[in-house]
Amino acid sequence: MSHKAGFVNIIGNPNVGKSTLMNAFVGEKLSIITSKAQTTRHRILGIVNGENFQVVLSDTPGIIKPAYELQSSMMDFVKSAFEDADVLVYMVEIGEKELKDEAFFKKITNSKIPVLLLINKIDTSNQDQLEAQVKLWSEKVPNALIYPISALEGFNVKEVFEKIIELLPESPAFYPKDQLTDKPERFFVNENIREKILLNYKKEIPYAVEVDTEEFFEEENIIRMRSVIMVERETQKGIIIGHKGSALKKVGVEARKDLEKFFGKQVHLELYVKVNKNWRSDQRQLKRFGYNQ
Ligand code: GDP
Ligand code: K
Ligand code: MG
Repeated sequence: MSHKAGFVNIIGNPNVGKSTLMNAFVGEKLSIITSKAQTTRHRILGIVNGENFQVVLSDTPGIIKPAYELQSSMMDFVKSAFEDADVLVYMVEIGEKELKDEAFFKKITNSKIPVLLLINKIDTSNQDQLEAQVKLWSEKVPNALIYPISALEGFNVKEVFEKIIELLPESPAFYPKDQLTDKPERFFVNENIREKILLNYKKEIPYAVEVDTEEFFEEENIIRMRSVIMVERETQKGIIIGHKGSALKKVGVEARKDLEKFFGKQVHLELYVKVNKNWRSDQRQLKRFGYNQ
């Protein structure tokens, strides 16, 4: 029996629904999702295995113009997405009219690899709007196959996935068939906590935060974890902790619940906050947190 396998990279502007789609394909919450831009900082692989196929998806940060070192590293993840894909998934959302970064746009229209252009969030639109969008994008990106979808509600998600398999080359699997992702368990702990911070704090606080899980011990019935939330300033530390520790406690409870679902096991999570000045602009520290690989 023939076997297909290959790499599929999902790119697009912030907040169009890239991570939601990847999770829908994988059937697990690998990528954190919030309504804020820059929720996804890394390139995350999600692997979908079938008897005669293996699809290696990669979710990337949204395309932005970098303002500091962390963001440059995030864009390196996006750039590399053009280099090693068998299929490129370019996602836009309903109402979107252009990709602001010209260079990226050229790469998509000149792409030698097949491009699927997904118009997402059609659950929020009507038929006229949708038809206008399909027309617009088929003129802008003539080399693309266009699919209107709703990643959130699962509309057309299966059809897109079947198209992806059709486009993949004949190849043996690249990863063991029981593997779901390339990231270690600690990564999902960090990301989960970061998601709760994105959801619980306003303005710039989430962007000044990095999470590092220092301990991860799996016992028979429980996983014990200790994670540090790093901020850049003392004042941010106070905000994260909140009155008598209430804000931090809320983050801890919410993260623990999600992690118990993710790992399918009871979780004990210890959280603390540390000031670590300028981690966002320090190359060496960024490397430690998994950027600049
Ligand atoms: P990313 O930044 O491109 O990875 O986008 P996310 O996957 O984080 O999603 C950004 C926001 O859009 C979240 O609030 C999602 O719940 C929402 N979203 C994603 N897909 C859909 C969709 O198909 N319909 C609607 N209405 N919202 C969606
Ligand atoms: K987002
Ligand atoms: Mg994302």
